[in-house]
Amino acid sequence: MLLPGRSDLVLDGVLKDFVANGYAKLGRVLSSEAAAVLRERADALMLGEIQYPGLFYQHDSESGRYEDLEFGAGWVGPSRNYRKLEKLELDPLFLEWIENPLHRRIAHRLLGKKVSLYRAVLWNKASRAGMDLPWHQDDGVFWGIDRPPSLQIWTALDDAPESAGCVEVLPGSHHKGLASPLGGTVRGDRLSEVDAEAGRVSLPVKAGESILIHNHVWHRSGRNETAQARRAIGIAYLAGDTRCTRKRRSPREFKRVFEERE
Ligand SMILES: O=C(O)CCC(=O)C(=O)O
Repeated sequence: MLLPGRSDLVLDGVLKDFVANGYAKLGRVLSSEAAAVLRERADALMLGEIQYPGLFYQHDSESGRYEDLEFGAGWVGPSRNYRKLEKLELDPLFLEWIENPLHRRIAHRLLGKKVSLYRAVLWNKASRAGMDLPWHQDDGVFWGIDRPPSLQIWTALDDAPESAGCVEVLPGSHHKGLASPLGGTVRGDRLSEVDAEAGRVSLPVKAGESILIHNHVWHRSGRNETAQARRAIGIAYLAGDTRCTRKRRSPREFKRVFEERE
């Protein structure tokens, strides 16, 4: 699925930027053919043409407002307006992308010899739809793990210009850890304290481009005002010995995706 030569991409500069700023563009890494195949597969999953027990669905709200999302509704029938699908690893095509050799190198450099998967998500904004996803961090009590996660690799399946709701980040905001112990959405008073609006950086990309996103960097995305869907895959990797801390249900076992021989 990778473009020729991309599995050997020189990583030093990218990883330095990632550590300093909380994000870094990898450039174009996914081939056009593979992007087309994954777009088609994403649609087949949203339309229920291919189904996997355990695949997680969350539909966009009727109003297009994040506050009106219905949590827990799951699959609500065939629709191109799902906001996100999780557990993409159940699908062999998406699993191939999750486990590609470039991701393997990056994950080993940042997380160590053993690497697990926390989540693999389809982030979808249908044409002239989707929502303003507020500033947030991807960690906190709901993540239920014994240490802060840090590595996410986000890859565009479609062009994602600003008008399609590309990802925006606040560079360096990951250095202070979680804005609140709950994690997730960053409160308005914290945003005004640092003037997030003024410091934001938009990350428009073409289909096939990837971005490293630190779980703690404040990020958000807008509505898709274009005639084309804006689909992307976001993969959160974990150091292999990360444990699930949830108590009410049996702890999750995180799927091992990469292991370097000792
Ligand atoms: O793709 C998006 O719109 C949101 C991505 C995101 O929030 C994430 O990868 O954590």
